[in-house]
Amino acid sequence: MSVKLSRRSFLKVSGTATAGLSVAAAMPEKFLSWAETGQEELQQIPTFCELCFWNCGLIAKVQNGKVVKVDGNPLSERGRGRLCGRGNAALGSLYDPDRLKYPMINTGKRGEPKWKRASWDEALGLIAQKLQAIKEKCGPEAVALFSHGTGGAFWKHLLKAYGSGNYTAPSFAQCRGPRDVGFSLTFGDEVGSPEYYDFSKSRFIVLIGSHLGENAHNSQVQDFVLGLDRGAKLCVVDPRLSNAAAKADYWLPIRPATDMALLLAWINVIVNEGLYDADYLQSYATGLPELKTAVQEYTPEWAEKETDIPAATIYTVARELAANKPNVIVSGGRFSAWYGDDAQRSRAIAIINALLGTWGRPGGIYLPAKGSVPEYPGIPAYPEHRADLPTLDAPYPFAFSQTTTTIREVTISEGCATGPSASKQTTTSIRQATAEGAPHQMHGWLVYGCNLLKTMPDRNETIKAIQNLDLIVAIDILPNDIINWADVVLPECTYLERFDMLSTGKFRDSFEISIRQPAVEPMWESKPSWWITKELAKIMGLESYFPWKDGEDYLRTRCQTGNLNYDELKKKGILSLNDKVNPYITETNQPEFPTPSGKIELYSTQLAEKGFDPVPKYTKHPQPPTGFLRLLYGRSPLHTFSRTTNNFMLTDLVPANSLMINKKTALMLGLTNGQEVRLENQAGFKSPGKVKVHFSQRLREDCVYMAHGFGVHSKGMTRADNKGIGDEEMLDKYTIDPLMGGTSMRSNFVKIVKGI
Ligand SMILES: Nc1nc2c(c(=O)[nH]1)N[C@H]1C(S)=C(S)[C@@H](COP(=O)(O)OP(=O)(O)OC[C@H]3O[C@@H](n4cnc5c(=O)[nH]c(N)nc54)[C@H](O)[C@@H]3O)O[C@H]1N2
Ligand SMILES: Nc1nc2c(c(=O)[nH]1)N[C@H]1C(S)=C(S)[C@@H](COP(=O)(O)OP(=O)(O)OC[C@H]3O[C@@H](n4cnc5c(=O)[nH]c(N)nc54)[C@H](O)[C@@H]3O)O[C@H]1N2
Ligand code: SF4
Ligand SMILES: [Mo]
Repeated sequence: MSVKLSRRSFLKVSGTATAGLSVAAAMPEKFLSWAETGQEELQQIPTFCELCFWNCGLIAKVQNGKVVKVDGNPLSERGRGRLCGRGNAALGSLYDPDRLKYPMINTGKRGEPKWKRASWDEALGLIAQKLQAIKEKCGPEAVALFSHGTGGAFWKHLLKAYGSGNYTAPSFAQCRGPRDVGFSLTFGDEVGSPEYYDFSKSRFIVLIGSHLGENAHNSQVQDFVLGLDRGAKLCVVDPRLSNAAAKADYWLPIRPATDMALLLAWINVIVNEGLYDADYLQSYATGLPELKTAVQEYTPEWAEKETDIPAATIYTVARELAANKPNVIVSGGRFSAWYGDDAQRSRAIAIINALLGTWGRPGGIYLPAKGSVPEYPGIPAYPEHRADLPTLDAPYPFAFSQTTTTIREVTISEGCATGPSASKQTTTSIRQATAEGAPHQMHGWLVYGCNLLKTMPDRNETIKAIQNLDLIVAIDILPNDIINWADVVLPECTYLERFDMLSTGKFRDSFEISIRQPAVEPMWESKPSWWITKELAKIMGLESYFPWKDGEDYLRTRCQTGNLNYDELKKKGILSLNDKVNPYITETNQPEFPTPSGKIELYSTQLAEKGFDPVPKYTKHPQPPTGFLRLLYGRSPLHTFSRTTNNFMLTDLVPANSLMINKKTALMLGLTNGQEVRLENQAGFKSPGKVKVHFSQRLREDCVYMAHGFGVHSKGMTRADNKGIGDEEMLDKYTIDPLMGGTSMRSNFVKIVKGI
């Protein structure tokens, strides 16, 4: 199966971020008219968005103490004066009546909470007392932090000051970790966030399982659209005709889980036909002969059988791609935790980029601007960690941080790592260590901005771990699923009400610093993280680590230390520095590849030394058993996971997810379009929620598709509770990437259950 599509104007077509922009651009009109009739002069406060992690600069329009509208900040490279549909719905987040309003202590059971409203003193006092008790019993390393979002940096600082280095995030092992590790093993560096993809100058773009446009990272979508508008060719590899695929020159509806076969076949064609950039490889890469030998078995004819993509198409795309080198991108996407061999799949993508010489070339992967902001001066050194403790990430030698599932696993294990036996485990796996009876157990979790029940695989394991804890604290803005499992809930104020950590971005033409500052006072008793962590530190005797007077003093001092004009930053929202910009390789601008060889490693000695495949190999992954369909999922352009599924401006537009199904399959199953169904997974688990079936020609017959983030189960989320189904609810089995601990999140097989 393969389809060649004609080009249509991308800009005119709906369903992408541009659609989000137009929908949302109409939305705030009513707020504007309030503004026009208001008494007070409109104030304009520059800050940045937190409705996803792109952190676009925005200007909050404030009148009579209320935010009445938000607009994109034209100075922000992340948005260039625009906000996506979600960003425009800021008021739906700020003025959500369901928000967490006061600190709360659970006097009932975990999972069946009975909430007692608490003062900040009481809530923080209780947390400090429990953290102290854990430290005395098992050492500070028995406390872990899960965090996602800008304010998490203050929590990480607190955790390190307390004495633990065990911080983690689903955005590593359940998101972009495999991509970052795969690229780092090859180039010695990541593609960054925001990614260094130079889409606007590309001549050929390949997207593999990445649906830009529905994935609405603002300026990235703008660059992508610009590139296409300037004539870039597009190939989209996706079992579903995503909105990007609908504009592609080549849509390759691949059999899910076989992408590695396609990538290896492309490498095979490029090396066998000598289509690579020979001078570039000569200067910067090692391992071409070994690569060539290793991929001989992976011919396009072989790959056709695995992938369902005709060998002829595989040849054509490889040749056309190579003809446009080096101004091409084979995108590593972002969400890459798919099938458990994802760091290797990402390495195969990195290798193709290397062969075509894209790193450091226009329209490829640019060399990012350099820059940094110094840390706050005079902070004491963090306490030393005990040398005799087992290294939690030892089983995954290429992990950049602890992984969520490792932390969970050691939380479930019994006992503390004390005494001489603990030192034996430095190189053994956590499971082995547990079996030997001297694990390094976790007793406390701090959960900042992570909805772990929906974002880690295997909800039951997460619950088992939570039940084993002495303390679990959730720092959130909404009563999301995770709140119901917390002992203490701390209400953070929203991004429009707080000073926060600086956000920095390394772009092609600038190093950018963005400030978050309050547009309005925090509502109810919610507080910013800089305040919560400082107060907690005071009670715990760690105040020397938090010498700043307040959030603004923290930011001002860091800027002053780096000779950056804080007043200008505050006024404009953005400082854009372009003194260290040099995006492309020239004779005088040579790239550095911080791998062990100092070169791009087509053959990885690091991997070979640790017993892994030095060149990626193909592994067959399970396909749906008879009677089951593969559940594909992705992003709704108008939602960010479960962060926005309660936002009243967005639920008006997209209240729940639906189940896209191929019409032929649907008719065979006797379904009618729009019918409500449940899903059942291989373990016989039936979804508590329902979805409407949506007939479509836009995906393979062996798959169904829905957007992630729905299927929230929390009564306090009045608009999101029990709306739709969460893909994570349907995940039965998953495997772990042996290189870096990423989990396979795309192994969901489901049956459709009618009649309920
Ligand atoms: N099955 C499955 N699993 C996935 C994914 C998937 O598609 N399917 N996606 C993966 C990906 S790509 C990622 S990045 C991760 C994300 O995983 P997480 O990091 O766990 O998820 P988020 O949705 O970012 O976090 C949501 C929580 O942050 C809270 N929140 C929102 N704003 C704020 C704020 O300003 N302050 C505080 N303190 N809290 C706030 C929300 O109310 C919510 O409880 O999940 C991964 N896991
Ligand atoms: N609107 C919006 N934008 C977002 C986010 C959001 O929540 N909402 N989240 C942001 C975050 S944190 C991330 S990580 C990114 C994620 O965005 P992307 O990196 O673009 O990844 P996904 O959303 O996982 O991509 C889903 C696509 O992969 C396809 N797919 C599924 N299985 C396979 C397969 O086996 N092979 C291939 N080739 N394709 C497959 C699906 O059909 C779907 O079209 O989006 C970011 N942007
Ligand atoms: S891409 Fe949209 S949601 Fe994300 S930060 Fe930008 S405006 Fe906000
Ligand atoms: Mo992500």
